[in-house]
Amino acid sequence: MTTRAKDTIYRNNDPVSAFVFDDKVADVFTDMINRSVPGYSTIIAMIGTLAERYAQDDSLCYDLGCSLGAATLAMRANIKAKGCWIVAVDNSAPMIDRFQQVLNKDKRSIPVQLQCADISDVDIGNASVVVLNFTLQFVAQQKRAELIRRIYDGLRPGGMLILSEKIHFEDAELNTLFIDLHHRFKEQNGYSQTEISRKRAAIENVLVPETLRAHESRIRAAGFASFAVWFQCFNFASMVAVK
Ligand code: GEK
Repeated sequence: MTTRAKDTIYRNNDPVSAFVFDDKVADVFTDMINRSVPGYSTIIAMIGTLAERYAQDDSLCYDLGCSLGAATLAMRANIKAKGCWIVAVDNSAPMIDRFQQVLNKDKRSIPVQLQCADISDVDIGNASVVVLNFTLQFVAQQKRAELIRRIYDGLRPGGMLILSEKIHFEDAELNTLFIDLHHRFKEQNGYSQTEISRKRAAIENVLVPETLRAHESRIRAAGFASFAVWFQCFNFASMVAVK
């Protein structure tokens, strides 16, 4: 299992620089994401359940922006289809290195291929499940439509895209409400107001959220026949789309 060192990155008073997935973040990532993303553990568990249902025999399941591999491990534990491989990709070497160490100890049999690469450059083909769990939000906005189109093209008929994202609301009142509720959630999980505002400054322009409407129209434009939001808590949502 992944270690769970405590995230204290924004406790100091150093000048805030743009957020990067470096060694310091990778060391505390499990704690950071669990205390920062409402519903994260539920979403990970459901990715396992959805993969159990949608993984097809002799196909590939992709975890794009895998970090320490939580979604990959959930899929690996649940997929029953025969002859499946999981391809897990991240462009942060510190994440891939740590995930490799976790994998070395994971005894399950589904093969996992780890790639340290930009997901915009990865070939996607013969796929039955593609997971983008809080990753698309870090991809340059002008590259998002092409990536979703390539995922659609690489999926087999009946294959599923699972897309989880931080979201933005057109309604200013609700947008402010959900940002405030998210910050309250982080406070309840032990982050101070200073830590919350320093992280917010670091992540601005690095994580660019969009509306659910923007996600749905991009997904439908790529050709997906079915789309739904299956989970939402405040300004965090998880969507499914089936080819
Ligand atoms: C989880 N899915 O635990 N190419 C490859 N990787 C990227 C790119 C890119 N262009 N941009 C960002 N990343 C995980 C959590 S975290 C979400 C995903 C978060 C990677 C980045 O290095 C990081 O590991 C991950 O996407 C985003 O289910 O930190 O909020």
